[in-house]
Amino acid sequence: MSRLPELPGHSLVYSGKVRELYAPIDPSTGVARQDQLLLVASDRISAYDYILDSEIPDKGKVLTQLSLWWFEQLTDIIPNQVISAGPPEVPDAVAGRAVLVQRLEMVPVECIGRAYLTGSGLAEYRQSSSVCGVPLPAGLSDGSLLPSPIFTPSTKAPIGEHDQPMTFAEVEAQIGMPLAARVRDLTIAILGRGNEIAAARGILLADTKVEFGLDRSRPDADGNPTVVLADEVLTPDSSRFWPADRWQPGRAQDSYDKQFVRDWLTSSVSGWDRSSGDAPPALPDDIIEATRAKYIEAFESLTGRVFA
Ligand code: Q0Z
Repeated sequence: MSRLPELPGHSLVYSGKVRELYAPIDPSTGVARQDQLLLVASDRISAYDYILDSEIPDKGKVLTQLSLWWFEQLTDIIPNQVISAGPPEVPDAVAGRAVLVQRLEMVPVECIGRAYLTGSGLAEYRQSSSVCGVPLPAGLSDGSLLPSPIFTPSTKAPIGEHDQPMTFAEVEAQIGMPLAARVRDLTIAILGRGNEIAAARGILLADTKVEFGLDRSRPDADGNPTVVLADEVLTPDSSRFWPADRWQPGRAQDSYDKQFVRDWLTSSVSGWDRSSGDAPPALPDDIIEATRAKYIEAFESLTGRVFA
């Protein structure tokens, strides 16, 4: 359904696992604009590194609206890419799940902030007692609250390859000290603001990946290009959301949004063997509906708005 990437008046730039990127075509010249992008979120969902055959109705809208709300909560920390989230810039065909943004020169580093230890950060900690060169105290386990949030950047690997952790010194060597320090501090500030807001709503943000872009047409007082918040921010696709009332360090945490999907896929009733290499089966309707309800619940609890 939202699989066909044909969008009148737009040229497809990139089709990702769960989103598409378009360039608007200038009607006066018939040429794709170089200064803008339309980011379109689909209803596709991934689990265990597979894109599932089943879609979650309204997932693209919920995540787009949540990201837009977060951009507003963060404007005192950082300016954002958003030009318009409504008509006529956003076509009716993708209403609610697309945003027209300023095309930026992307900072070529995956900026990850972690408030809790899990995933690849935990694996690295178990090997080295540190993550991305940041030393950590002994005795931490899966899901532990970190003494303070840490910046754990990674390389932007080519599609299909896995990102590699980087030290701060490597980020500095790649993009320079002033920008490296700026994206580190911004990443930590964004995660901090996110957790301040989410904690009051029963959600923990374990970690997050943020993307920054440079606006070279907007030099700051020191002559450096303005750093702008890009892509999506603090959504369940870019961050680990955990239900606070079930947080229990020492075990894998429940996922706020995908727990029903994971539990069903790995239960005997799905008939799927994760280690078989086979693609997972389509989800039953009740799992799809329960998962849709979790995305909407996250949106409504965080924003205090009704999802419409
Ligand atoms: C985002 C992505 C996808 C959505 C490039 N403001 C920007 N300027 C330049 N580039 C980007 C952005 Cl957000 C950009 N992505 C990731 C892929 C759909 C976002 F398929 N890649």
